[in-house]
Order: sequence, then C-alpha cells, then structure tokens
Amino acid sequence: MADTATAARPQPTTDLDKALADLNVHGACIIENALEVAKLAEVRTALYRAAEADRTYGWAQQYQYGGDDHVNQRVWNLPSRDPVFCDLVEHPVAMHFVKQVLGWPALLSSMSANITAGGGQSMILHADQGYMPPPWSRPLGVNVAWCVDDFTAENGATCYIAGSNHWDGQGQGQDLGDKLVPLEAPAGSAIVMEGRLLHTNGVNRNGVQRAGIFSWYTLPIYLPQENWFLSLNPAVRQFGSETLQTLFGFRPQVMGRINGLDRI
Ligand SMILES: O=C(O)CCC(=O)C(=O)O
Repeated sequence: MADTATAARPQPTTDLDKALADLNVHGACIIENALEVAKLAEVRTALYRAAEADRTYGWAQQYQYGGDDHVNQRVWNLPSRDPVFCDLVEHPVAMHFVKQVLGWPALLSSMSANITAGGGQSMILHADQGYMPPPWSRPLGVNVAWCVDDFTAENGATCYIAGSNHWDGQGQGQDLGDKLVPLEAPAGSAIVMEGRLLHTNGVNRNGVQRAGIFSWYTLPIYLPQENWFLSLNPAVRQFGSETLQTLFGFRPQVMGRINGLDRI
C-alpha cells in the first residue's frame, strides 16, 4: 500500500485538466514532455553556457533565500541571456497555467535558474508569495519550473508539502523536513507550483547537477522581483511578442501607466 507521502505525490501527466486538479488540491503538478527534445537541448546549452560565463567572469551568484551555500548557483534575468528563454516565458504550457491560476494580464516577476551541485544545501522553506500581505484566500502568483535535467530525490529535486497551499502562509521558515516530498520529474517536464505552496530545493546528495528554471508570474499589481525596466536586454522590448510586452510590464492596464496611456 502506498504511504501517505507517495499517495499525495502528483504523478507526471500530459493531461492539463488532471494537472490543474493536482495543482488545486496539492499545490503542485507535473506536466511531462512539456518541452520537445530539440528545445530542451537548446535551453540546456544556453543555460549551462550562461552559468559558466558567470563563473568565469566573477558574476556567479549563490542566492539561496536563507543561506548561501557557495555550491548551488543562481543565474538571474534569463530572458536577457538568450532568446530561447523568452520562448519559455510565453510557452503555451506556462501561459495555460498562468491564465488558469491568475487570469490575464499577468506579470513575469522573475526568471532564474537554480543549479544544484554535490553538497549543495536546501533553501529556507518558503512560499513564493511570502512577501505578499496575508490573508491568502487565493494564489497571487504561480511558479512554472522547467526541469532542464532530471529532478530526482538524490540530486536535489524541488521538495514540497502537499496541501500547504491551503495553510495561509503558516510554516514558512520552519523545519518541517519530515513532511517534505520530492517532486521527481524527467528533464523536459514543467513543474507548476502555486504561490502559496511551501517548498524548497532538496539537498544534492549524489553530485549530479540539477538545473531548474523558475518562472515566477504574479498578478499585475505586484512589483516584479526582477527590475525589468533596468535589467532587461532592450532587444526583448524591440523584438518580443505582445505577450512578452505584457508579461514584462510594458502594456499596463490600470497600474504603471505613462501619462495615463498604456504605452510610449
Ligand atoms: O531549486 C529549487 O528546487 C527550488 C527553487 C525555489 O524554491 C525558488 O526559486 O523559489
């Protein structure tokens, strides 16, 4: 018989309705084969190239939200690093869940990679919308995590507490390790987590690198985590689609207008 943790674990699926039901109940879902093989290879090459460049030129960051471990590496502002990441920002699977959970328009708050490596530690247990004022009667953001490598319990797969999306922010920063379940998924999967979910990355115990790209979208009333107006490569603004313009905040509806208008 399956134990509670296994029973609670959303299984990888290609059925978006099933995935949405998992998301609502457990706070997370896994869509397998969301990225085609060739696109996954392109994303992987671009990400590891950016990570290596950051290390080579002294730009590498270890942001771990609660404890830099100097092993895991963060790569920020991915849409500015290679156009392939812009494809991920507006990927149909991502847009499906953004619209289902948040509606439209929405903002991309940040897009960063977290690459775990041998001995890399866990972040603090957190909900991505932890900086937004409670009570949380609904998700205020949704995180679409792209598995660039296989996510396994041994290499630091994202771990979560099933159903903690209904805890209204309780448990953040606490040691609830016995309740954590790894979100194991093959490379090319998209893991979707709603903003109220308690989660962290697992400890990397086997030294096999695990790269995940975390696209954090919010309702269009919150300041983005990444300051796109300062950090976005202007080419994205010049050549990006209307969807991208909206997600980066260049097509405001009510907030962020320019002389009362929605564009320059
Ligand atoms: O790397 C991971 O598995 C988790 C990353 C995460 O929780 C975050 O970026 O908020």
